[in-house]
Amino acid sequence: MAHTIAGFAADALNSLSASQVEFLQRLPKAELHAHLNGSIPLPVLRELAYEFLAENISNPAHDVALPDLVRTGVEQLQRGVVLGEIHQFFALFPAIYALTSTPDALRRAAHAVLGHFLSCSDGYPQAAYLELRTTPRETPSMNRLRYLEVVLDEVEKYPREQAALIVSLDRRMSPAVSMECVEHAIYLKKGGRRVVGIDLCGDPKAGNMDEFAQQFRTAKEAGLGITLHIAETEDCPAAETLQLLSYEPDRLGHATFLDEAAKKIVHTKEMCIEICLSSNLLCKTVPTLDDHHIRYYLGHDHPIVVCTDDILPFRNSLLGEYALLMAEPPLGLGLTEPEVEKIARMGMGCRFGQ
Ligand code: 6MZ
Repeated sequence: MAHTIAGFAADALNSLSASQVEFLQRLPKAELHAHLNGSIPLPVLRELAYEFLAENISNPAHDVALPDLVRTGVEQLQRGVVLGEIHQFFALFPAIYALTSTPDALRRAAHAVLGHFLSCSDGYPQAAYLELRTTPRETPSMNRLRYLEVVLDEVEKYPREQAALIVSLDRRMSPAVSMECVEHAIYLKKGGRRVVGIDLCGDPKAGNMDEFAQQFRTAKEAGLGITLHIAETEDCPAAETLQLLSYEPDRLGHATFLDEAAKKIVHTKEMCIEICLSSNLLCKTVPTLDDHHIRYYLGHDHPIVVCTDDILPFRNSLLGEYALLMAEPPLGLGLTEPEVEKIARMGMGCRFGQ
């Protein structure tokens, strides 16, 4: 079936009856896998781009290539991103990053993302609880600690039961930078700030995973939850997957291509799988919903949580992801209300910040 970029989740949602949609809206859902810079609502991104271009075009001292990069990137996001394969996905971020490089722009982006998930539309919030994740960046006007403080200031405007922050390490980071990020996370947590975990993300082809062992050990010892993007693409080496599992994560992002040895560890340790249906379909790591590994985990009664990943490029929503569980095949998995309710409950049970 051909889908537009917004297709999978929107088609599933449109196929449900009003009472089914209300059932999903009422369900307390946890969003545990949402990347800040991938979740900025499009109108806010457009506003940031407009201001950025006005400022940079009139300022010849600034990098001349950046306005073009931003214009092209934002146009692409507006038109709707169509990916041939997942590695093209990561090329979207330099343009977005240019727009969230000052404390004020970052604050506005974080405010909008939190508002999208947590404030009520049609009487219900998208999520009852959000663990937002982001990769601290050093820019000309912020160091990495300041980056985290700006985001935390917005997260902490919501009650503890509603919002918390996960600090992401990008696979491309040098050991010194990733350790610096972990140290900031620990420092902030010790100071009572709402950092609950550490994530590993970024292009699955990048980086050397040997270099992250000490970082995750240190984070774990400090009581932070650990979640790792793992085996997201078919070419992720099995040895790397086993190595990442040896860091004893609590949760796993995607976990699409686990072999039997990896699955055994994941089951024994009951590691929660963060499932991002639209993301996997649109990045083409999974050909159809029917082939999706969610079926395997549901069949094994293994803990999962259903999440959006990046609503900006994927044009999905948490409600839409839940609609994919409930819509009749081939639009969805055709699960019953009690089955979907059980999944939502499992997701709430996988929070770091409990
Ligand atoms: C791996 C992903 C991702 O951290 O700058 N990111 N990493 N797999 C994915 N699946 C599609 N989606 C997003 O948010 C953007 C960053 O999140 C990671 C990428 O490293 C991206 O640069 P933050 O807020």
